[in-house]
Amino acid sequence: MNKEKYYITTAIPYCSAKPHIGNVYEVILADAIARYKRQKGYDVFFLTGTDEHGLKIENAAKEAGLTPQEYTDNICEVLKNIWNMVGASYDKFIRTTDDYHEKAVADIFEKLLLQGDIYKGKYEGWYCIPDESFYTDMQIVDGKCPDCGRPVVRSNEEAYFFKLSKYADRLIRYLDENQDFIQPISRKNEMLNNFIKPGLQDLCVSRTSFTWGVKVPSDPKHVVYVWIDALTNYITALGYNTKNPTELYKKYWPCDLHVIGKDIVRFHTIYWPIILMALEEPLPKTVYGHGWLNSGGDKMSKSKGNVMFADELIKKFGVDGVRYYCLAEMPFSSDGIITSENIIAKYNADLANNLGNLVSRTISMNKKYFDKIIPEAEKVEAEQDIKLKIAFTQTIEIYSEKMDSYRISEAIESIFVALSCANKYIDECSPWILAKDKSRRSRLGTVIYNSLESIRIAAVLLMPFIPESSKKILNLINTKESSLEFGKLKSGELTKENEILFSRIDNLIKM
Ligand code: ME8
Repeated sequence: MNKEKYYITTAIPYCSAKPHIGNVYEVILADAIARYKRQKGYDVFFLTGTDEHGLKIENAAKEAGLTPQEYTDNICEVLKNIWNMVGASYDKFIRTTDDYHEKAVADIFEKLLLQGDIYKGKYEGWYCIPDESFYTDMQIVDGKCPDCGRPVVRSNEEAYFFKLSKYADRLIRYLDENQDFIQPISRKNEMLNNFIKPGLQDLCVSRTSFTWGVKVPSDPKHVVYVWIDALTNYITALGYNTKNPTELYKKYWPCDLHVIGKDIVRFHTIYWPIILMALEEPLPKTVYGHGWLNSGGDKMSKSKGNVMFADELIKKFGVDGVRYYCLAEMPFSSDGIITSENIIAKYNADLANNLGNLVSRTISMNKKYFDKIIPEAEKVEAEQDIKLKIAFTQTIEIYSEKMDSYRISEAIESIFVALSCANKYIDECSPWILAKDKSRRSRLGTVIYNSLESIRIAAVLLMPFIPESSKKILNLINTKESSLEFGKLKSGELTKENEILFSRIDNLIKM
């Protein structure tokens, strides 16, 4: 049977410094979705990579006394290590300095030039060198860049422009006809009202202020604007070229989900669709602009000294501790907060007390009362058994609906509701009392079986978020069964020796 395909990408971070936990959150988020889709039987292609050209990187390399290529080679290695450390299960890693990518970008530029979507003009206005952005007289604020507040310089030079306005009506129609294209919907309204409806200016798509980038083949003193270079990674990674796209491209494009941060929604929902329209290629199905993970209440920045790094957090909380916090804490449409105190609180409450405790007490009781042999459940169900099963059925429904609409933290929350019910089930059924009465042996078996089955289903549901721990749980109950149907755990098998999955963390750990 042919599996349905699912193509998912992250933004490609600038290769200018070690990625912080905010950048890493994005790859964890995309990874959780990719794992979920694989579990559902999709043929998933998960792409990530690095954005390596541009003035900022050229300057960072100069400061480090390295060539830009040496510099990006180093940072890319650091980034890949972190991606691997958090368990990112990507299928391909693209670097914008990869030769096939550079070649395809040059071809795309020439094609658009030849067909008249890109034209050579003159730029007269203001240029912010650090941001590599142009502004009109109306846009600058007190002679400074409206984005970063740094001084701008007068610019009057030849440059290439993309006729965005030609495609504006088509873009508006596409947004109207595809309500799911921009998620969350609030970001769609922002794009329409602030950028598209007021009128799209032609976009300057070449630079002469630096050389570290893809040169325009027919006019090599110009370098292709970094965003054209960066956005096209999503198709060049699959082997797109203007003449003869590969089978991989034909199979996976259009993209099902671009996972990106809120600050670059404009590039992905205006410039990117328009580039694709000009190339006569289909548009991505959904662009999800997630919120930012802020350090305390503040944006993470080197100057504030509040930048947090995934590798340091993993040393303290383990990979699943970090993945869990990021995914469970980030709301669907607004920003999230990360502090070490919050991680500890969430870790202790959910992972140690709720999940860890349920697993540990269930495995221990199965050893104590049944010598590790998974008991059978009686056919007749008590009221408590029915309540427990209803809780899991409801959780599975909510979970699927939330996962399919990318509301990850809400999906996770629904699992923990079921886990709390399972802990309550054990308390109410009190196996330690049943164990004292020989005539209740069969009831005791039912309670233990249902508890083991609860942790099995929870582990299957948690697999996309905390894969290492979920695998450990399934291993403890000696099963690979991934069905979400209650009652699929095989009786008669042996559970393993107990293992502490998440021990409580004292608040003494300092960041
Ligand atoms: O924008 N929390 O790269 P980048 C969550 N190269 N996400 C955050 C974040 C935070 N605190 N800070 C940044 C670029 N991000 C371009 C992308 S794609 C064709 C080119 C997200 O290194 C940010 O929103 O500045 C973006 O999605 C990603 O990290 C890389 O950011």
